[in-house]
Amino acid sequence: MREINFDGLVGPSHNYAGLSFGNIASASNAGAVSAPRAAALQGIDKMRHMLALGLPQGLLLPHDRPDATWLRQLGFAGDDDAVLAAAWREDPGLLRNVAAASAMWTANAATVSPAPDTSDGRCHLSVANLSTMLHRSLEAPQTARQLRLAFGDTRHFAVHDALPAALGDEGAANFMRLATHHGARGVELFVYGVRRDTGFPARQNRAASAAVARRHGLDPADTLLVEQSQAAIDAGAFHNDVVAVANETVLFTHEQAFEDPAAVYGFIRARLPEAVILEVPASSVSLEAAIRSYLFNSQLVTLPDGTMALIVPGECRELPAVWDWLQRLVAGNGPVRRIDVLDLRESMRNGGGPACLRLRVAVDDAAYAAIDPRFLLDPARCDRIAALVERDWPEHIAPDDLGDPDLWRRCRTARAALLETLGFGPGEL
Ligand code: SUG
Repeated sequence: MREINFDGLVGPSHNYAGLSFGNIASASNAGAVSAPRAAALQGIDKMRHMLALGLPQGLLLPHDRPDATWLRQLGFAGDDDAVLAAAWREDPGLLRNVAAASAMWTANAATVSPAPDTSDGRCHLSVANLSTMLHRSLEAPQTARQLRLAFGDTRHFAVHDALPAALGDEGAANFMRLATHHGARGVELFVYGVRRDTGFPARQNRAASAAVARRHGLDPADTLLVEQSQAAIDAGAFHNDVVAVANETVLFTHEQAFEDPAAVYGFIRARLPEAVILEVPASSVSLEAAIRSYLFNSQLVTLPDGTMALIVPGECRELPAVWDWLQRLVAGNGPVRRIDVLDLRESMRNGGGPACLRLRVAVDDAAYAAIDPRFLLDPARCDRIAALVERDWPEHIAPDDLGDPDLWRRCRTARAALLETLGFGPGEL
């Protein structure tokens, strides 16, 4: 069995609109000028890097933005440009929401339980409703369409629709799986937040997590619902993957990630005695430094030789406490033998690190062969996509550009060219 990372390609409308309350990077960069072309190229470089490490790599596509179809439900009428122009005139905030390129963060696209964990032996994927943030709540229908194409073979995969919006579900960003190796039966941890009247919102509802586990046919003995710590949410960890990440036998976590860490570690150790828990104390790396650097939003991956690498964002190098800790991590004799630093600054400025940009799907050979190959990458396809991005993605977007019909057309044309290059027919997505 192997794990494929499906990265979201940054869409041509990538911009800084400050839409995510509770996400400190998004709020503090609101109104800045974005660089969609550079953003997409940074993402493609990460995909190339993973391929060069010998790991399979997949792709999920940018959604149609700005989303005029969604605005029509609000009573805007006419062709797409007329709808968008009216929205910009009457309520520019609405246009900012329908222009977000947030589908790039595919860790929020769905929750995935690989075949060894489920009662029917298929890999189950539940589309996330992302209902807490307006701009993200638009994503589910287009995500479902893509996942149903990519994982359409029902002998190997089951794709579930998004849960009702009242139960906020943010997908794999609030989910961790530990197992002896990807192909073994694993334990699945679902991390939820408890809604409070003050402070930042808790985006993952406990009942949503429980529903996903139930729909996927998980064994309750191997499943744990974990409360995210209020301290982490209040410090800006709007998703659990900002403060913890797991891969096979390793849990890499901040000391303050969970409300009751002892219960979490106890459960993991009882079910998986060989588990290695790498807990970073607040005295070495504060929650604030963890959130600024996105240390835990790294991709922790198993390399073909069986050792693990941590793919970290460049911001980790800028904070001495974090960088020192990473040096000590690789100097020790633990499972993580290599740290690779990548520049993902454009996505990071909206609160999206390496791990936000990818959805993990572990499959055996037969299931791998059943995936629609248009969603899989090799270096040549990366080059083709990069050439298209260089040609068609806007270089910069300033806040007021979002009201410019030229930008809307450009975004549409760029996405259409991408879909054609990758072999998708009109109307397929
Ligand atoms: O949902 N940012 C995203 C970042 C998602 C990161 N994903 C994970 N942690 N897995 C969010 O807050 C900002 C968009 C803006 O402000 O324009 C945004 O949506």
